[in-house]
Amino acid sequence: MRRAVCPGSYDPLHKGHVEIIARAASMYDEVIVAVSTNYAKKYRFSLEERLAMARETLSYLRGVSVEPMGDGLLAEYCRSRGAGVIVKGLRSSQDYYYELPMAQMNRHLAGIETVFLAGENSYSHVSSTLIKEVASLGGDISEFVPKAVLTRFRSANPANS
Ligand code: COD
Repeated sequence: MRRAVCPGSYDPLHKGHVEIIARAASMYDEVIVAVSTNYAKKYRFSLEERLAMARETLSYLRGVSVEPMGDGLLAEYCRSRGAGVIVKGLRSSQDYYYELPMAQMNRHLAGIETVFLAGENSYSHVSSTLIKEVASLGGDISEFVPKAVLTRFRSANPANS
C-alpha cells in the first residue's frame, strides 16, 4: 500500500490545491490531506471549517481522506500514519527554495521523501492569502475556489455573491 500525505493549512482550500491532490490520488493508493493547526498562526477559517470544506470538495476522489494534522512535526505525523511520501505543489522557483530545506529536514528526521508536482500554470498566481485579500475587498474569487469554499465566503460577506 503506497500512502502519501498532502499537508497544508488549506485556509482555505483552492483549485490549485485540488489539482495537486487529484494528481497525487492518481499516483498513490491512499492520499491523506493533512490539515495543519499552528497555534501561533491566525487562521481565517477554523480547523473544523477547513476540514469540512476539504471533505466536501474532495469526496469525489477515490482513496483520498482528510484529517487534522495537529500541531506537531509533519515528519512524525507521516510516520504515525504509515506514509512514506509527502506530495507538495510548486508554483514557482520561490516555492522550491522555500520547500527544499523542509524536504531535506523531513528526510533527515524520519526518512520521508518529498515529491514535488509542478502546479498548473493557470493556478500559479493563486494562493490562500491572495484569495482572502481579494474576497475581503469584494473581488470575485469564484474562479479560484471550489463551491464549498465559495459558499462560506458568501455567507460571511454577501459582497462576494
Ligand atoms: N498550485 C500548486 N500548489 C500550490 C498552490 C498552487 N496554486 N498553492 C499552494 N500550493 C501548495 C503549496 O506549495 C503547499 O505545498 C501546499 O499546496 C499547501 O499550501 P498551504 O498554503 O495551504 O500550506 P502551508 O504552506 O501553509 O503549509 C505548511 C505546512 C503545514 C505543510 C508546514 O507548515 C509544515 O510542514 N508544518 C508542520 C510543522 C513541521 O513539521 N515543521 C518542520 C518542517 S521541516
